[in-house]
Amino acid sequence: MKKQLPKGLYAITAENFSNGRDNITVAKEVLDAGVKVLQYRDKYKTKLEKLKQCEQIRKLTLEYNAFFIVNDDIDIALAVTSDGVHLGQDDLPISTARIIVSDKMSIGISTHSPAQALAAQEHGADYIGVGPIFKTFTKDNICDFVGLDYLDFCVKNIKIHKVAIGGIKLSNIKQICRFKPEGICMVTEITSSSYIKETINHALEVMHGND
Ligand code: TZP
Ligand code: MG
Repeated sequence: MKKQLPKGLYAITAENFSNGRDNITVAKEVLDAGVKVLQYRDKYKTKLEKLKQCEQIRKLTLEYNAFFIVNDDIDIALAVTSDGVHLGQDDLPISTARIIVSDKMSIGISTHSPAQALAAQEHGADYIGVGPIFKTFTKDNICDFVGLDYLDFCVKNIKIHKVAIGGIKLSNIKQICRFKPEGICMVTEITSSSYIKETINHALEVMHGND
């Protein structure tokens, strides 16, 4: 049976923004701090390097009872039996990915416009990334930030799980919480923090204060 994507804070690895720590070290700290959704994302490693790291993180996420999502690589997702795979607009279409991963694995897709969000829902995505809400320097070749209006549109019109992403920091997370998306993702605010646990605790406090 398909595992349910947990609501709440959603973390993503970013080794080049991790203060010299590798993805495994950061993943451990993130899980230890209580984050229940972790996406493996690495645009610079070889397939083999990514597979090795994903194998380790899959073990960790099972130990911590956390939901594990692999970005881009459906083959690696299948090989490590992750809980989900995350696709971009230029990756395989959701319908094709669904044939490959079956109904057992969740499929998420990044969206940047109402048309993309509606299409993702229609094509059977389990969740959408909604963003970049604010300016971000973490992702190359990203479109202009879409702003809170797009989050507002998604919250009002899209029924599947929504994860707000892009430029979200401790300093602005409260603005996101007001819209009550199912998930909120901070990438570099977490990975580049010298105090990952404290950063996550702070974010969780703000998010829970908004329940
Ligand atoms: N997808 C949309 S924005 C983004 C991704 C992977 C990067 C967000 O990173 P940050 O550091 O939280 O701005
Ligand atoms: Mg991709």
